Amino acid sequence: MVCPCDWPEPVVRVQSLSDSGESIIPARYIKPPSDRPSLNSSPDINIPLIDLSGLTDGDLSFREATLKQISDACREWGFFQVINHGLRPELVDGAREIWREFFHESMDVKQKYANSPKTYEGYGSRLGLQKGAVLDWSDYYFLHYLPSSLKDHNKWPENPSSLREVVEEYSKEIVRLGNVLLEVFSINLGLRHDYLRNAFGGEDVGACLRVNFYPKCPQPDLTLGLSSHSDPGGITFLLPDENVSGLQVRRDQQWITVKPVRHGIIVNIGDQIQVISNAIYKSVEHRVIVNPNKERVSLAYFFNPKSNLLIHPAPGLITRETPSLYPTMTFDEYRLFIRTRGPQGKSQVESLKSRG
Ligand SMILES: O=C(O)CCC(=O)C(=O)O
Repeated sequence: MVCPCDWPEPVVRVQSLSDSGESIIPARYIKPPSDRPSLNSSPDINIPLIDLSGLTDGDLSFREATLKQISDACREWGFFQVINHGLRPELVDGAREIWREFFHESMDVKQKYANSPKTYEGYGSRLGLQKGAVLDWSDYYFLHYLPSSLKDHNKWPENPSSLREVVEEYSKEIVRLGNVLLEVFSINLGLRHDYLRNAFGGEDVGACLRVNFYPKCPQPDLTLGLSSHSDPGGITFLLPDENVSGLQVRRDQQWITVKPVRHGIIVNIGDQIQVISNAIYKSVEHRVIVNPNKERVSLAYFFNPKSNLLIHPAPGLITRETPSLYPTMTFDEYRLFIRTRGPQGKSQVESLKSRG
């Protein structure tokens, strides 16, 4: 068994590969043909776009219509994009652009925060420990925000100097939005309005941020910025780079390229919500393609249940016709289950069903 305190091979920064100007990417970034992106086959449809002002506006029929839109999106897509979510436009732009600045610091500055697989916190370039694995074309920065006992204060970049202040304000707003959506999902599922909030641990929820940096890639048809996966946690809030698309969502047998809207935030259902909803809501596979001419920055905020709480399908959703599909386990145990199996290139939560 590999010691999880270090990477199995020397870490190479994808940004350095991109900056080298080579026109050919190294073999270890080349995906097998079945996983390579088909760059121009995405149909002209987008994930649902939902105006969240319907939740606060005071007009009852607007609220009902908004709840319905969210319910349909969670059942049919597992993904939607929200606007009028309550985060100031300057905060949304500021959070993304300050991280872009960080990635444009010199390599010496960034290396001070190099991460290890023990906590993943800091500056990284690979996920997973499998020696010889085919790697993704991206670097990232990973930070724990909640619970605050997990926060490694030494991992906050010192520069840009306002980064921490901006990111803490952004984080607070994401946690607020997470709690709003937990209530909406509970109501839409016919559960008590605070069911999911309690199931997630109330004040003790987990929240962590992965900032993804996808450098320009000379051969985008051969690789991926992030391989296909579903998110293991509760809800993900993704702030995309609004000028560069890249996120693709699996729908039936096709990959839909998401077209980001200005100041919008993309929401997706994670595996834990699929479990609690007993598969009424879907945790859907997604991946990222890269671009030959443009870099891309995205902020993925993972809003998760407290790690040692038992997670299981809500008893109110279990009937004779819809028996429980999943076994009870904590989020910690689930993460271990995933890490032991390694990335499977597909939704991992489906493989729990047989144990339900
Ligand atoms: O960069 C993106 O658009 C998606 C990122 C993502 O799926 C992730 O960080 O898990």
